[in-house]
Amino acid sequence: MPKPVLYTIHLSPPCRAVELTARALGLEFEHKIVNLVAKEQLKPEFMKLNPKHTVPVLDDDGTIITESHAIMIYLVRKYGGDDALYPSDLVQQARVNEALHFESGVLFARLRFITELVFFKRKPEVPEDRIELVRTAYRLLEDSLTDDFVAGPQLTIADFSCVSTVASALGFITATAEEFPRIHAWIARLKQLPYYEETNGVGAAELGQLVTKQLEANRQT
Ligand SMILES: N[C@@H](CCC(=O)N[C@@H](CS)C(=O)NCC(=O)O)C(=O)O
Repeated sequence: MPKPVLYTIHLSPPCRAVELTARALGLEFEHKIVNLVAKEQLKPEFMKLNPKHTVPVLDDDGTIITESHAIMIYLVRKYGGDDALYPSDLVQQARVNEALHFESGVLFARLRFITELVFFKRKPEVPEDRIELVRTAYRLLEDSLTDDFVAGPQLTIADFSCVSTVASALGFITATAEEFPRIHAWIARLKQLPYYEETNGVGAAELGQLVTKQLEANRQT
């Protein structure tokens, strides 16, 4: 059986969420890097795989799956030795789904409304109200973090999803530990995973730096 192929780029939070899931499962991918700055996602061969032209995309022996949340669930169900990362129990699974939808609809959406302005529209400034929306999202997450992890006392794919975006946003929209103690404690918990830094920490920090650098470049033009 060939390795599953992941179309990916390490700067992308949803790609890193899928990579964290794979590391937790001990699963290896064949990587196909999609350079978004060079607009490789708009090439006809990629558009054929994913007409929404986003990464990540999984090709598992000809089965194509788009959307990081769907990919993570698929990987756990197909390759997980158990259901710990995506519980079969109805209520526990609903908690994970809640957090996955929160990531998709609130956390990532608000981050993307900023990165799109910076990288694709080349705006010199990010309007304050967009930054404020990210801070509000931090607050919503802070208030929901009543357990060690986002969907309860156990680590799940919802943590991988949320931390991929939050760690990226924190690179350029800061939030102190005094203001958001639960978020900081949760990230510290995730940093204890032996594969966290390599799989998420590095790319998240790089994205933060790149946003700042791109804003400076946008101001020069
Ligand atoms: N909800 C999607 C979001 C994917 C997404 O927006 N990916 C961005 C990179 S972070 C992308 O591929 N952007 C390129 C484009 O929209 O053309 C997921 O979770 O997979």
